[in-house]
Amino acid sequence: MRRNTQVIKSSGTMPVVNSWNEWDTLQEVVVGSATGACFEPTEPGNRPQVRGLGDVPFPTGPKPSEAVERANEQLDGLAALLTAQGVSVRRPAPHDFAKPLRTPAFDVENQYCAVCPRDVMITLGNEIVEAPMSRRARYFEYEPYRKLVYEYWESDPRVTWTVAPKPTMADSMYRQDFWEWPVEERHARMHESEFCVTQDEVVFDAADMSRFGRDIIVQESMTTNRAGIRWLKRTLEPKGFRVHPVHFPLDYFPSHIDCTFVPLRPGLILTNPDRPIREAERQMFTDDGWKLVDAPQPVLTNDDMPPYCQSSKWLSMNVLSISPEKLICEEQEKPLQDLLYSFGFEVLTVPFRDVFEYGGSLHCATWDIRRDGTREDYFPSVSYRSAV
Ligand code: ABU
Repeated sequence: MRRNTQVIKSSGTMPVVNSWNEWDTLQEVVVGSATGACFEPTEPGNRPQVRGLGDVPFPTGPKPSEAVERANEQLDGLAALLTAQGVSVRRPAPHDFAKPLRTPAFDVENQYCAVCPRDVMITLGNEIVEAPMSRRARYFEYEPYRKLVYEYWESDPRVTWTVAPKPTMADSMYRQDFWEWPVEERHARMHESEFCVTQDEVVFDAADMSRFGRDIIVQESMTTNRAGIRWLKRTLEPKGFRVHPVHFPLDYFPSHIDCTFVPLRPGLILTNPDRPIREAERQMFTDDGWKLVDAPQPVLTNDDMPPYCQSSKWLSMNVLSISPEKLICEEQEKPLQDLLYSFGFEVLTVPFRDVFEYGGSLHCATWDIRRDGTREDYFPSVSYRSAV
């Protein structure tokens, strides 16, 4: 594959916040925490359902302490593995997720958790961006990371920090009939990219983005709308980024790109065989020599996922790269580990299934602060349509 390097301004040492892609050697990372986690409430942007326990209502309020302890044990295990690999690991501050929220536009009975910093926070080069979020229970989810953000921002003047505009999350921001559509209607409407959030306000979750140097791809989804993508384009293009919307039409409930389209190193992307990228968008990658490789079927089926987990079996492919040669994969996902070995990766494993009910696996549960490397152009052939 072809690529160009554009070295950013630096005064010798690397800025404390520096991460341009998903694969360069990891130096510092935030690992989430289940402390204080609550069940995600039913709200216009989310209809959580219990799996495999019959027609029982989804619980509300704080998660049982045993479930929190089990998840924390696995999150601490990930933190210990990263530390042993020489990566500096930081953790979120405690937050009272059981506290109800009331704003002029909505009430919600409790908040969610700080297990998945990836959903809320993203590092784009030397800039930290806080996402507006798409769900009420996640409105204040940036708070457990603010102390860290201040520390990075105060310690290095090269670090910038941008907070995206908060949407109202009023009833009018959501399309309630979306949840009732039969599967035939979802199939018929799959190219419309209309989900449970309307297009009137800026909405995005950070985990709908994936970073490839100067190019950022953003999935249009249940958690990111077209106004959100326009905001990203207009905010990031003047800083030298190119922002590309991407779509996976067969995913009828899309949310977060990191179980669908996962770059592993320059030239190689792990793809989800159930959710192919729109054909016209695939070309951007193949034209510049990227290979798209389907992940094997996960070890768990959707029916085997933990009862309170709202994510799909494709958490299997939510791997965390710690360098272009080395990554971390869930301990029981042997078929994926074998595929990764066949591509020459060193694969480290940790148990992580007790974290699944908090909405993510290894990539979701982390937010990279600093990786080696600079801004590179991995898509020299791309013909780019700028801000709309
Ligand atoms: N938070 C990532 C979930 C994506 C999925 O369920 O496929």
